[in-house]
Amino acid sequence: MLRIAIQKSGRLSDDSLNLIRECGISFISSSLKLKTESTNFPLEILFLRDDDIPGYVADGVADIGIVGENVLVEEGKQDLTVEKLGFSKCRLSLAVPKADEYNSIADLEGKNIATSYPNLLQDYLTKHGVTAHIHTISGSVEIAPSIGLAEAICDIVSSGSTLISNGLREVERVFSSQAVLIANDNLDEEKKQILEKLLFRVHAVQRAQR
Ligand code: PRT
Ligand code: ZN
Repeated sequence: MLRIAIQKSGRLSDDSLNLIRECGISFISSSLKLKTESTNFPLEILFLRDDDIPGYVADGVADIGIVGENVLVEEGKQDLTVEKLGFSKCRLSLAVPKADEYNSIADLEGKNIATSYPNLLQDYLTKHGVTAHIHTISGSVEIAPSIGLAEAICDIVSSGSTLISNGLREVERVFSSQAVLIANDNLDEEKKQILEKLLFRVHAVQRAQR
């Protein structure tokens, strides 16, 4: 039996469950259960917070998982990646109040930037030779400039409408992300074979979608 960790409820959940179903894997799911077993494939499904998935897979509590690259790379666990899945696409971007002058990343020198992704942001700033004060907050990052916490933010963007409705303008793309399948790197032979079978089906689903 192979154990997969997917997001319990959020932007990755529906597409993760759909992918498993499209692979012909049946299971009974209930919104109250944190764990379910397939009825026709040796797979057990765990429903978790997305932030916990890379750690659980790295530790072997789950064998494989589906998570956004933004979370995976922020946690420094990109080596677990097996396959890009092509859904939940988004970007991590820097944004400033729309009336503020902004010419280049150098304008952020010495500024305060609020984000939930301090590692990805620090890498980007370092690469561009900029030193700024990073304020790590876990949510509602978009309101930081309007309450005087920061001059800029670094947050996930997909349509861009959240930035616009908070009076912000996207100025730099820091990281591009999509959902990825990750796996523990010490799977035993039996689990490796189940993963191979699963990947074979995932590739067939991906070919059919093209
Ligand atoms: O409860 P749990 O911890 O599991 O979930 P979560 O709230 O941390 O994550 P969730 O469900 O919001 O997102 C899960 C993953 O989906 C993220 O890690 C990304 O990989 C991916 N994803 C894709 C997004 C978005 N699109 C997205 N638009 N994650 C977040 N957003 C947010 C963003 O933070 C901002 O507040 O949506 C807002 C911006 O959206 P637009 O369309 O207005 O630009
Ligand atoms: Zn989360």
